[in-house]
Formats: sequence, C-alpha cells, structure tokens
Amino acid sequence: MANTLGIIKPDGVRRKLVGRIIARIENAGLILRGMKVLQLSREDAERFYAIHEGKPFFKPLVEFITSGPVVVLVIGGHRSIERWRDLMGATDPARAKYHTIRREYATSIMQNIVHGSDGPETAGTEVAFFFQEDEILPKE
Ligand code: 3AN
Repeated sequence: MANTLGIIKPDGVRRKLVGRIIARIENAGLILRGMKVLQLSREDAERFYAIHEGKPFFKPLVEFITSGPVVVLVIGGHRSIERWRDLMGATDPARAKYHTIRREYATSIMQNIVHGSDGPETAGTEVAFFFQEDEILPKE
C-alpha cells in the first residue's frame, strides 16, 4: 500500500487538464492522500531531475518543468506505483497505449503532461521532496 508521487506538469495545468487527470485517478480507485499547486524554482527542478543531469534533454526539461505551475499529488492505494504509471502510459506518447493520459493528451516526449515515480525507492524520495509527513493523509 505504498504511496507514489504524481505531477501534473505545466502543460497539463496550462491546458486545463487537472480535473480530468484527477478524475482518472479517482475512477481507478486510487486514493488522493496529498495535493499542492506550486511552481518549481530552477534549483528545485535540477535537484528533482538530478538523475538526468548530463543528458541532452536535461536543460530543456528544467526549462519546461519550471515554465508554469504544477500540481503535485500523493497517490495511494493497492499497487499505486504501477497503477498510476499504467494510467499515464509510456514516456513517449506515440508509444503509449490507447486511452492512457499521455496517449490522449501529450504532445511530445518532453511535454508529456504527467510524472509518476518509477519504483518504491523513488516514490519514497519523490514524495518526501514535496511533502512533509503531516501533509499526507494517513493510510487507513
Ligand atoms: P518517465 O516520466 O516516463 O518516468 P523519465 O523519468 O525517463 O520518464 O524522464 C523524465 C522526463 O524527462 C520525462 N517525463 C520527459 O518529460 C523527459 N524526457 C525523458 N526522455 C526524454 C527524451 N528522450 N527527450 C526529451 N525529453 C525526455
């Protein structure tokens, strides 16, 4: 019953997709345990995406993720990490399965609307990056 981190990226917020994305999370039976609207500073973004430092898309990725407000979500429920990634679809929207968020809404591999932690370890560190313990609803 681990929690995972979801981000609705600046393209999702700009295009007013927040409600539709949250509806998918609720309809899937996942549980919203935390939520904030915020804008990342360059320093935050470089720290959050440190694993991608040195890659050709690192700079544009930092530019993009800091380009407007994002919604950060703590998503819980049975197999939340895998199930949130299934709802998102593959990183490259052209390869994402039909009816996934990225397939339906993303415009490129960079501007791909949402983020989700890729495993239990990153879920723990990514949730803690944005949320204090007392900002997350306890598991029942
Ligand atoms: P995911 O978000 O699907 O786990 P990661 O963690 O490999 O994908 O990449 C983080 C973010 O970096 C992606 N969501 C996307 O915005 C961007 N990204 C990844 N690979 C590329 C690429 N080849 N070209 C441009 N942007 C990329």
